[in-house]
Amino acid sequence: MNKTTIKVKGMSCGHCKMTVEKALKENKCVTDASVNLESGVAEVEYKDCLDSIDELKKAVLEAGYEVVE
Ligand SMILES: [Cu+2]
Repeated sequence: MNKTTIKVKGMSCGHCKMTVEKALKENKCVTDASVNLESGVAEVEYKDCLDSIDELKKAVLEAGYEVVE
């Protein structure tokens, strides 16, 4: 299992946390996603079938949040 963290900007409440986690988990290669609201960091576990981390970043963007490089 692979693990990465994505820094997300713009999350302010539990709803944001859920929205981002859900968006990440919609990728079939993602096995777990958990957001820490205070640090703004999403921890993602994914399988080898994921083409690129950019897919995860795109999912966050599409959910309406910013990814901090
Ligand atoms: Cu919110």
